Amino acid sequence: MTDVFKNFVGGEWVESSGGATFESVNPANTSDVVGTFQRSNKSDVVSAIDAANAAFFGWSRTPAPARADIILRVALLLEERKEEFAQLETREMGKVLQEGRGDVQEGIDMAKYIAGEGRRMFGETVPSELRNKFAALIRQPIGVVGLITPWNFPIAIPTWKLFPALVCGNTVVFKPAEDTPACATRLVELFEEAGLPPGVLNLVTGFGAEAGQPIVEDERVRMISFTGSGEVGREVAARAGRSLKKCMLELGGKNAMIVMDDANLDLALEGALWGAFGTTGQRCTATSRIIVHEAVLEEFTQRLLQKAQALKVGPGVDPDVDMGPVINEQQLTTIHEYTQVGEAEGAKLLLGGHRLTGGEYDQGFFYAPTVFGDVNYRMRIAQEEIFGPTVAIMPVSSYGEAVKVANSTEYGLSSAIYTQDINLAFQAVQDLEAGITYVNAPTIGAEIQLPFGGVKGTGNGHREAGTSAVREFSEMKSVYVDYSGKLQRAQIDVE
Ligand code: UN1
Repeated sequence: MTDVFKNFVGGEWVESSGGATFESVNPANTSDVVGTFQRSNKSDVVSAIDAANAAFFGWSRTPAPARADIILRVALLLEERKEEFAQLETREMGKVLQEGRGDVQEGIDMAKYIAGEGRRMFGETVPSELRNKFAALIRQPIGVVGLITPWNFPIAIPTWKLFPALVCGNTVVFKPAEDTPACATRLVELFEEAGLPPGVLNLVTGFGAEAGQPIVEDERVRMISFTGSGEVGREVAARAGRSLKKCMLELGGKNAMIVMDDANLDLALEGALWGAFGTTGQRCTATSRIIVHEAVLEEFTQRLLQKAQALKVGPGVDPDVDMGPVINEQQLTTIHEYTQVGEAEGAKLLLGGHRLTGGEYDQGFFYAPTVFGDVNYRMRIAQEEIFGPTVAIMPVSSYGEAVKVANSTEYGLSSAIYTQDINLAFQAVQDLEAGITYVNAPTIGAEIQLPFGGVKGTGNGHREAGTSAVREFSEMKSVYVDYSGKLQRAQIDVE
């Protein structure tokens, strides 16, 4: 018997009206069932939206500092239980424990940052063109917001959305990925424990088509924040557009690291290894292309292969393991299909390219660290997001060519350059088409105090976290107070 988890609607833990459930399993050992969860349907979603709608008036009128106090309490609870959450993440999602701790820490950081926003949430005051008239911009809640989150950062990404949505006075319907419902449920429990009023945060677990789509389509939901695939993101945006709701998308990347001929190679190699194989390559920000200057290509490639070969792959709970499993069978199949695509396209498979089998590997979804050489920008493995431990080495002969190759994909999330040349570094900051550029660091590792998101096919112009968080999750209201006691006509009665 596994634990049965419920939806959280209107402050109550409830079963799906349809009675259907699904299981979440440990990707390192599929006989370990993390729990049984509600397979929610449209009527469950409608109930959750009803509850969020009913709670909106009270919550939106609660002073922001009081809202923030609850978020701070969640931060402290999360901090206290960091290890427990990290263990659960590793069990449910597979990332190595150290990274699980990092993921939870990112949630704690976000909570602390946003708790401070409760006493900032800056507006603007501007001078009026007329006498005795006050003009200001204030922030107001949007309404009910729908948050749909992925499995790869099962704590951090929900917190990027939940904390700012709540501090701004919105109420929430939260649909986490079907691969990581336990992490999401435990997180929601913290809000209940911290004293969040009923209905302010509602959780519905389940699948996109059944539980996600009804959130996107309901007219009462005024904003959607979605992180996931480009394909689903486009669908979300199209459906959200019909009811004119605000739609914030983060849709992945095909992030490039440029290694110039003057790079500190030790540093670049360490960065490449972490960027490409950290979280088993399952980050939107993963380094999936390494664009290497031909002068250092041979040395860089040989040394990278040695290091990648030496990575220990296994269950993330084992402290000696460098790289955990991939999330599920389907993802394993996709990753392997890309290996076949790469070979068929004429890229050179230098390392890996196969599922790992035998012993404990047979219990989960393990794939070998995979390196392709001789990749050119037209190949699908250089264009499409693989979301696995596969990296493409792309030779170039100049900085100009490197930038062209880096910018040749539809995505624009993260980017990096390794060089000792300060001028070139700043040049790259200007030239790389991405929402994030790192100098002498890999493409992963964003901190929550700066906005996160990308350009081109990565999104639709929104940013999460940092100073964007409050901006995105609130409406602007322009306020004019005329205390002159007479009619003053703007643009006409000016002196
Ligand atoms: C993601 O890959 O979806 O910047 C998020 C990073 C992490 C967040 C990644 N802080 O790599």
